[in-house]
Amino acid sequence: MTRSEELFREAEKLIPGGVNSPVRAFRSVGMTPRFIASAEGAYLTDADGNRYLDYIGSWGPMILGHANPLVLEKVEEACRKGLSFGAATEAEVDMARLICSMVPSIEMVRMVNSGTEAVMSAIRAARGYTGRDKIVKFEGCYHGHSDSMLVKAGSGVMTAGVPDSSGVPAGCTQDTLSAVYNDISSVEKLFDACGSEIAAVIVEPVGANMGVVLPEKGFLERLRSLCTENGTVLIFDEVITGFRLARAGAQEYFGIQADLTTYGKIIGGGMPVGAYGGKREIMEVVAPVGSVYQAGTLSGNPVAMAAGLAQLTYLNGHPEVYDQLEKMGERLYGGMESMCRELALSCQVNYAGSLGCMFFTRESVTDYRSAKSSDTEAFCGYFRHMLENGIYTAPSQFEAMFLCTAHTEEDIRFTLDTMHKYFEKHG
Ligand code: HOZ
Repeated sequence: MTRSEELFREAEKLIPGGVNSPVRAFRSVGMTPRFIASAEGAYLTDADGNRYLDYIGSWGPMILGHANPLVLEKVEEACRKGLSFGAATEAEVDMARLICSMVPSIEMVRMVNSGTEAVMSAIRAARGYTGRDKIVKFEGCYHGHSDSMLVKAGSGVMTAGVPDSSGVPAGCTQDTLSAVYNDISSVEKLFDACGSEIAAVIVEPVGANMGVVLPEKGFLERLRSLCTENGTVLIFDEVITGFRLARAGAQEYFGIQADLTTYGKIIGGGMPVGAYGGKREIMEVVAPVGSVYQAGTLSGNPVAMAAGLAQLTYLNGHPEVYDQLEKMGERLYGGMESMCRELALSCQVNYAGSLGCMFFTRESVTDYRSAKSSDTEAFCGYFRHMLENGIYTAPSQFEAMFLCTAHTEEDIRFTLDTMHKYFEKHG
């Protein structure tokens, strides 16, 4: 038995499903999770000493690679000064200033501890600001695990095939309306029916929790105009796309500004952080200025701020990183597309910059329904082959691949060769 298997056996007795987040469990691929002991650059090492080329990057934030020396140095420095004060610090002001300077739509920002918390708080702020209750979300978009967002959610909810979570009282989701990604008429119908009651529309500007699904031309633009016309707050959930697709995230990539934006782990360079921010007049409804309550002892934690500031400061000062990621995305995902054509595979490759994914379906994937048409059994065989050959991708058809600046040309070539070998036999 491997050390990972031993650890998993022990973990299953002590932790539900042996993991602290369902998508780590490898259940949907019928395997045992690898327990990770360390990581550096683009590589992970497991408890048995196996090395893997990593395409998860802690689900996004390790955009400069694991254990980046710039980040580690600042974290070590911050640790020596104390781990948590539960009081205001200079680093929080620096972080707020940096985010506001990088993202034009953000005039004020509040730090929290995760993307889930950021979304939960942004929705409360939108409701407080508008005095309305209803929220529109899209099928297959995942906005964390707060009660009102667990309606036709993506990510682990979709992987497990669970339409909605139990334990969520009906009352918590009665004001959550769901629409179809890329189908603007499904949103217009909701606005026609009750536009004056809709506090916010929340969307992943690139769907990255039902696999990767790109917004079709005009979709985000029309959402923007519908929200403006109806006095509704447009929330971009940029937990995955923020500071990754471009310096100002998807808003810069697609040229559309949100009213509020939510971020998660990327703000912390790998530490547990989230944030929400946007227009001053909306953010000023948040306590202690306004009447929308939201709080947290560890919010703006000095060690997390140090890690996040180190990474974001680097990204801010090195715009060439985004060209590099874009080119690498073109090589990897473009290479996957060519392979699909060459071998006539029943697969689709969707990508934007450093984010991408391959769907095991003949249909082009534009929404939750078409993503669900994927052959998840076929995905399992592919996943197993990649892992056994030292390439660590998300153990689910419905997650993204993430490139980081530590991936090399050689890594990408090796990845494409490894895929090619599999599909030559199993295509
Ligand atoms: N859901 C996120 C990825 N799509 C984070 C991973 C997790 O849930 O643990």
